[in-house]
Amino acid sequence: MSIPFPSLTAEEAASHIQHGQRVGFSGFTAAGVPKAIPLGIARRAEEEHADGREFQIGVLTGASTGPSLDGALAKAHAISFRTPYQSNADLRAEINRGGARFVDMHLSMLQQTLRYGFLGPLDWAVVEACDVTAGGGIVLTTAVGAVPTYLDKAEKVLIELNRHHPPTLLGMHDVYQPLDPPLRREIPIYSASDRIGSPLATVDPAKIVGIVETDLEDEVHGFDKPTPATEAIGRNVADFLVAEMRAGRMPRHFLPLQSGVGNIANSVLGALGRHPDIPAFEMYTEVLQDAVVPLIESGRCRFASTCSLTLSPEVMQRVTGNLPFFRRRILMRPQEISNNPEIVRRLGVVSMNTAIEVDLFGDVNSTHVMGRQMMNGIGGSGDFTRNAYLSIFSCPSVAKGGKISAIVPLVTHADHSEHSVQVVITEQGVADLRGLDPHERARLIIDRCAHPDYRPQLHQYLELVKQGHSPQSLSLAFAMHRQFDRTGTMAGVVWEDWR
Ligand code: 0RQ
Repeated sequence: MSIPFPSLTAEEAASHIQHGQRVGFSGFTAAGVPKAIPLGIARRAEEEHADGREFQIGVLTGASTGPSLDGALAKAHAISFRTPYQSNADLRAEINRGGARFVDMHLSMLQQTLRYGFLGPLDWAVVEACDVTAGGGIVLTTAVGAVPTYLDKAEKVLIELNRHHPPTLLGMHDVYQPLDPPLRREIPIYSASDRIGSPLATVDPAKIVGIVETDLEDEVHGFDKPTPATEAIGRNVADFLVAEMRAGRMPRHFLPLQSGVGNIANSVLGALGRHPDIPAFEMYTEVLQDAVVPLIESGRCRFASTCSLTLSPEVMQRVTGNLPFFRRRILMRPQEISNNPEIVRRLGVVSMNTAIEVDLFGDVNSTHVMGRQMMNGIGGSGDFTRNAYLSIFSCPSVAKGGKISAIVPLVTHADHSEHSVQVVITEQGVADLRGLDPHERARLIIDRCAHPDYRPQLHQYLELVKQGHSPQSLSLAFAMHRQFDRTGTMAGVVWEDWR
């Protein structure tokens, strides 16, 4: 296949990008992310730094990326600014030491925030594609992310043409951008499988500076083996949804599911797929993980609308090996559509996300360990939680071998408020918070979700602070965290000592 644009090496492409510029990269999670050009930029940064010159760029992506982008650029200290989400250990360290400014954003808002001009001008879009036409039609690979907006807004464009992904991925994407206020209309998606846009992303071909050819698989790694706790969480979620169906609060044909990323989310999906009483379902979600592909093959998942195919290389091969089948059952959309609050609320999505900690009232911290250290970011969890028909948060009741309770008097960072979080699930059980006042919520969360080792001390806390509409003590609310800081465990707090 001949390429209608100048052919570049990764080094040549990287040499176009200057210190201080902002670059929007394709991809969403490690799926669909350019790999060769970012590595070229990282090498360039190292050379510039070795020669005593500054070299840092602003990095915008769809969500997290892989080691060749966030990892390599963070190790090279080449990132000055980063948004909207990350999950790379090196970048996390760089952010937490203050080396890179990180703006943690609801993923559905990224594209319009850029269009509104709140994120400054964009110098470059660097986009992975599996096919490009002379007229600027681009077949994306395993994600759509924020690409349509990056292509529109960037001054110039570099393309990584990745031969690893077949051009026959054409037809798996649905590219659509809403107009901005006051011209915005309803987004015409009325069921998860509705197609509303174009199979191609498009760009003014005059912006394309060049193309780097690659043959690289996505840097998506598999999951940790399920633990007894993650398996129990999965079962609890599945049993809860079946009970909702039996109680007539969930339609018999079910509602579309959204699921977060990570080990817990993968276990939950596996459990839902295996449960004999859960009917075949649809997904309206942002990330399609490995667990969903066998569910689609077996008919347990009828259709999945997503922003990315975050699949390990082995599972991705199963998809590319049977594209006519999967093309009828999977659609990748831009993140402002896959995560769109209007659609999430219209379709009645059941959202299932993971917490770092949950407080006695149902406020959730998804992002900051001990209120300070950024883990990954809020991602799409808020887009779905706030607008879901039913919003569920799950997590193991304890972390770090039991030294940390995930159920705490008050979250140290609030991502999702008690007003948006309806159900909390741990391996211990289910706290259905709908229709409960703060005192009732607190008792239920302790009894159903806290680890038995922490229940007595949390009940003692409630006894001490039972006054007010929302029982709380300004002096004691963080005693468990403060004790952890001092002694390395939250267990055995003597409340009086912390007054
Ligand atoms: O640490 O990696 O050192 O072992 O957090 O925790 O239990 O493996 O769970 O992989 O599902 O991640 C909330 C981080 C959970 C993730 C979070 C430590 C724990 C472990 C990971 P180690 P697990 P998961 C869709 C929606 C926000 C974004 C989101 C997340 C590590 O799900 O980032 O939902 N969510 N996006 O030990 C200290 C605590 C802890 C704790 C857990 N209370 N204190 N450490 N950990 N609880 C995706 C997108 O939007 C793209």
